[in-house]
Amino acid sequence: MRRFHDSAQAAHAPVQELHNGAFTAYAETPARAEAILRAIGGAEQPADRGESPILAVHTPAYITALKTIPALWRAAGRPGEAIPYAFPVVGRRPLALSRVDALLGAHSFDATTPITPETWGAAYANAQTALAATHAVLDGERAAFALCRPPGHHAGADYFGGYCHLNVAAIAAQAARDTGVDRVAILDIDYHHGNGTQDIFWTRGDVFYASVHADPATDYPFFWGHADECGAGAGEGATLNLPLPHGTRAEAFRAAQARALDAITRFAPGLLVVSFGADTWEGDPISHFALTTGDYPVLARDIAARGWPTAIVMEGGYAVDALGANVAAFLSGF
Ligand code: Q9C
Ligand code: ZN
Repeated sequence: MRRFHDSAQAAHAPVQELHNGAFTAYAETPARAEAILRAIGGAEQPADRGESPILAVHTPAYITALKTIPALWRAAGRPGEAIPYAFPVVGRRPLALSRVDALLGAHSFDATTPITPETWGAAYANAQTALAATHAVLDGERAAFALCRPPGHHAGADYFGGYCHLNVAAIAAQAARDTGVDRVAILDIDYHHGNGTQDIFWTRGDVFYASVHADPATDYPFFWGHADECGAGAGEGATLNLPLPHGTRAEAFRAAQARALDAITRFAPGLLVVSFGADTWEGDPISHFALTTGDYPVLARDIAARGWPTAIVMEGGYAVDALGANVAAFLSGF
């Protein structure tokens, strides 16, 4: 399988995150990608397809905010990494915001995702990696892997959060649409619900979003991913949420994934994007499912058996010592 990664993605390397009320070491590290790279034996450098495939998903104001926040943060006299702390939840309206804290809050939904001067460049390279795998599949590969990092599925059209800035799965799906694929499906099997991906395609009938994830009643991102969320307008019925409880093991996860695959089969996509997170693994430090390394090839074979051209993008997975083996196991199933 062709696989893609750009070492420029490593430049985004925040020191700390706000976790359960205190600052802790940032869990979403460049070491994650290094571990995966070692386990899969290297990757190709992606081509540079420019900003337009990114702007097909994200708003210009949001991209400008990602680029300019670090300098505004410095200009405000702050050392370290930019972190939001105030959010326009009540009385949201269009405002021409200039204060860096207002920009941060208006373009995020949590305080766990610092922005550094290197974030934009790394996020840009990350998007190119997703696009490279997608175009490999559009050009005839059966499946391709984008070693994305930072992850993407929590990022919306105009917001970051959950370690994510650019929604690489959405950028991949939109690129396939813009290349003439009529219907694209996204299967999200990260431990967490992909709220950003859901929001981006919520009212769209041409991109199906199915997610198997930890129940938002107990888990981040809390406000999205409940079973009754199924899309709206032209997108009604094109979102499928399958929340599962803490302790979920392979049998229940595989059954939920089969439900998602059955729904995608009815949708009949021309291309599948898989948002793959290895934070469903039993030893993940921030998650509570119980999949084993040996379960991943089984899950991958179930997906591959449906026969869709498939671009796989990397999402979460924070047990760095096991991450390479888990990702290699998943890819072996294809
Ligand atoms: N106390 C992905 O896996 N922090 N993002 C949760 C719980 C955010 C995970 C803190 C977790 C985001 C792509
Ligand atoms: Zn996750």
